[in-house]
Amino acid sequence: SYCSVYSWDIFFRNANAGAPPGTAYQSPPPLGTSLAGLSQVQSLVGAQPNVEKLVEDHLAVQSLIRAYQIRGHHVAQLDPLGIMDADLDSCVPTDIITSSDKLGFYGLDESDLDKVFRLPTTTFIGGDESALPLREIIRRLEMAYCQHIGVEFMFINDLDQCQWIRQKFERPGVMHFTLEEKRTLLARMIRSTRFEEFLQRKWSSEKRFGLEGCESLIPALKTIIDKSSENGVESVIMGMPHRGRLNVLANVIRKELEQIFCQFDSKLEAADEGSGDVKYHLGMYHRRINRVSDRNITLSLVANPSHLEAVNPVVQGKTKAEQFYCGDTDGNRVMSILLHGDAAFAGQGIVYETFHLSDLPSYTTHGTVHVVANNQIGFTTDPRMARSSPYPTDVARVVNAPIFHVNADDPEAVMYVCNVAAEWRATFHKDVVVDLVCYRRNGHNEMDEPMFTQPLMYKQIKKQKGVMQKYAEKLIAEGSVTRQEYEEEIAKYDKICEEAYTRSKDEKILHIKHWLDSPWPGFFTLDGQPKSMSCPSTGISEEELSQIGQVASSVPVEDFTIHGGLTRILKGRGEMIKNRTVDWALGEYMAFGSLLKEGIHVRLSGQDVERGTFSHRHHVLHDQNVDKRICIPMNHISPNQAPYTVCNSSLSEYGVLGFELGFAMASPNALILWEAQFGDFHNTAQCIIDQFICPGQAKWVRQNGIVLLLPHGMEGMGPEHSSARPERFLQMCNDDPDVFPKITEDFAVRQLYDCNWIVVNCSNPGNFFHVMRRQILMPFRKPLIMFTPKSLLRHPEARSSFDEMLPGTHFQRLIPDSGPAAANPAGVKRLIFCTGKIYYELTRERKARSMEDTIAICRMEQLSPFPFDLVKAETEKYPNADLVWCQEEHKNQGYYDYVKPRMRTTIDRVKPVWYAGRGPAAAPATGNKAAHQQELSRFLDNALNLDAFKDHA
Ligand SMILES: Cc1ncc(C[n+]2csc(CCOP(=O)(O)OP(=O)(O)O)c2C)c(N)n1
Ligand SMILES: *[C@@H]1O[C@H](CO)[C@@H](O)[C@H](O)[C@H]1NC(C)=O
Ligand SMILES: *[C@@H]1O[C@H](CO)[C@@H](O)[C@H](O)[C@H]1NC(C)=O
Ligand SMILES: *[C@@H]1O[C@H](CO)[C@@H](O)[C@H](O)[C@H]1NC(C)=O
Ligand SMILES: [Mg+2]
Repeated sequence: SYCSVYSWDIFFRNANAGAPPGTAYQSPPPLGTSLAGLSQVQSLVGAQPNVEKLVEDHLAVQSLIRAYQIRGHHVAQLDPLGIMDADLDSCVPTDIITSSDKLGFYGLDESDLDKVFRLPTTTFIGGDESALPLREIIRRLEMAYCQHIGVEFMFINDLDQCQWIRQKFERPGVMHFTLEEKRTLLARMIRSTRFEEFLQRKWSSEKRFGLEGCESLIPALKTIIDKSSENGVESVIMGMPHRGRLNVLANVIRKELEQIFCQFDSKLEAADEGSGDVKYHLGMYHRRINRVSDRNITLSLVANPSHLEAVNPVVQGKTKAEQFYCGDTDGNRVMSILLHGDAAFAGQGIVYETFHLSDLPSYTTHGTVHVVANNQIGFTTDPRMARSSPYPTDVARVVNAPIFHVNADDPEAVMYVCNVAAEWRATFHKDVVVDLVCYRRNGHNEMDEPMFTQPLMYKQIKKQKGVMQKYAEKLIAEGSVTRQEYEEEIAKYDKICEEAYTRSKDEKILHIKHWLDSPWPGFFTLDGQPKSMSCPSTGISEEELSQIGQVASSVPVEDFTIHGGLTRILKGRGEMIKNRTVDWALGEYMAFGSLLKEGIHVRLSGQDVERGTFSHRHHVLHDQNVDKRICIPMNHISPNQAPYTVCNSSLSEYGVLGFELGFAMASPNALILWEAQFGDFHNTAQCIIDQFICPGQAKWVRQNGIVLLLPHGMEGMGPEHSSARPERFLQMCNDDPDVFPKITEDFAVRQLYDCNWIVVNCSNPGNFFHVMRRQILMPFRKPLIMFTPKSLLRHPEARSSFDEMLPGTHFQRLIPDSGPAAANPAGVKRLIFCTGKIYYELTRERKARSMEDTIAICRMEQLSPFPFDLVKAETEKYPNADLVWCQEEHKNQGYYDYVKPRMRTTIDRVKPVWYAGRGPAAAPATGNKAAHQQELSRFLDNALNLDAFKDHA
């Protein structure tokens, strides 16, 4: 053991023992003088005349150790090709010792190398030693921080976490592997490598986005899963991009190889529904025994679109849901792993948005392990053109996630950091990043020529020996495996592939349903069909309505002081309940409350949803006298109810909508709603809408019942807080505008089943109540896009009676006129169709003009699927009326373009469908209040003036 003569320990011991207070240590004296109070040290250590140098040298050694901890990763040998620096900077930090002349930076020189220094408590390089010679200190720091692993962690604010990481990487001998581990690692490298080679041999002209150059990814993932399974994880949910996806399916998730191979056969058609997706996008779910831990584990890979990183929040939401439904409050049983490409991880904002969900109470999944397949290129783009941060992983620093960079050509180093990453997650329940620095042997896909753009890099790559071969040679050389064993292992796996290939030709085995990432056991019949094609009444009993109403209008806990304004609101609710009526907030209460009583979990998430953007909801009460004391009355409805989750989200649409979509994937027995602050803002989540919600079922045969609540309405608030852009949602509906469908008895439900999503704009709270309950009571799941009111929330006429919500009642797809016009339809000159809030303005204006018996106004509450049957009945009822579509939105926006061709089809094009509404415009609304009013009165006049369209006829 190294003795500790020149240690701080002795310095302090002596100082404390003898020196008078204030003299044991003084602020730095002028150079060259000796410290009076230290004379005893001098006399004790005798041989060292210059105590000042002693102190300085110790301080220098401390800084040196710290320099390696902070900046060692900048000099670690991370690039397997040895041509690029992973941090885009070839300079060596001046405080990292690369040669003895750099010791000068610390005021040290070569003669100090053999002196022994006491080690601070913030390092573990000593192992059991408390002091080491400088030479050994530097050597051990080099070993820990500058080999094939670059540890980036010193930005972490928590000391315990830093210490934990330091001891994982600094302790001498930590990187030790048993023979068994090495052989398993080699076997995994063989599978990973030979899988790609097999595909290349069989389908040399097919795109597969192979893993060549990053084969270590497979053992990396398997290590993370093994370790996590040992630590008790039962379910791992993964999201990943194109690169190496087939390999992950085959060798990590262990999808049957024939199921993968048959997809390369373009003649094979899926034997079931759906338009399908390319083979490197499909999801997957598999339950198996983990050989290392001997425990069952469920692995699922979430289906994803090409849009890189878009799947991240979806994976997190699904993970959160699985944790929630199995009571895993700390994430000990369910975890997520996200894979990334280097260019996408740095470039896509959703990565950042998802990181910011990672520590929020209602969104955390208690730590995600991120693995970056950092092949140092994005398609043809060099990292220097792809990011401004040193590493592609710097975004992870915002949540204090440690980042382990590792040279992917060193499988043992990869395995080591993956073990540490899994342990980190199990210990701290926080995110962690493994940056696998590798290369891409081929072009972006197998057809691409990389030499066009990266000639130098690819000259080097052509010379580069594959990692499997390198590792095998290492193990053969050290005697861990024989060449014969290695070759046998290869032959064994090749045979497995060949046999599966034969099976893949055998039969019609391609079923998209085999590729579901979330099966819903018990929800469908055995052949995957809905159990029926009918939907029961969505009404509830009078008692339930009053009981839920009672909860909604009171404070269910004792000694809880609510705000005076809220007291008035609750009192108002109480009066409405007595009157057997509901306003919007109460309609929502009735829907959520009744579903909760039926055991359906309800989760409402979005910006400020707890109170509601328009302060109408108040689902969370705050005690005015006790800080942070809250009460959620919705959780006090009945003792056996399902839990209600309402959560104010972070200010992210893309991230949070993706999250809720993922949450809704986990179980069909939950109503998951995302509310936009204003409908306008949904477009920052456009990718989730376009890539997942709209075509999700068609691409991946995966149903999803998510509800989007999008506040919408032209109320003079200017271009931004007005429109949820109904036209965009309607444009993406898959019902045919030109074909009048066959009207069968189950038409309304079948239509819902066939559509890609439901678009609704309710004009009263009763209907709002029904459509939300229908989401759960219908025998399948469909996304529901709902435009929701702003001013209508408080409109005295926008109320519904209990009578409209009782057993036997149901959602009205279309609400016909029920006034004098309907009583004498032959005398009606005009039939106006409209949707949403404009109905109230139209009826007010019609009344003002005393035209209630000449004009009928009909509300289309469900826009898509289009209520062909009901529109037909209405138009036939008023044979002498002309037809008008009236909307408050601009002509190129709103519903007109969707509704018009469908109405024309319905009436067999016998008459025109006139338009009353705002003219075409670029912006959704004017910013000028007076112009807004003027537009309104002008088009209302058009709508109600029977002569308005005479000129056009
Ligand atoms: C959002 C998005 N933009 C652009 C693309 C087109 N694209 C496909 S792969 C790719 C490069 C990805 O590079 P990287 O993330 O490093 O992954 P790699 O292919 O190198 O594994 C690009 C730009 C895409 N798929 N998604
Ligand atoms: C794994 O699950 C299967 C069935 O799901 C069960 O029969 C088996 O006992 C489980 N094994 C372990 C080790 O838990
Ligand atoms: C309840 O009904 C009465 C009588 O119809 C009416 O005057 C009162 O305004 C109603 N109250 C509410 C809150 O709707
Ligand atoms: C959520 O936002 C509302 C404002 O809409 C606020 O009153 C409430 O305190 C927030 N809740 C939490 C838990 O932050
Ligand atoms: Mg890349």
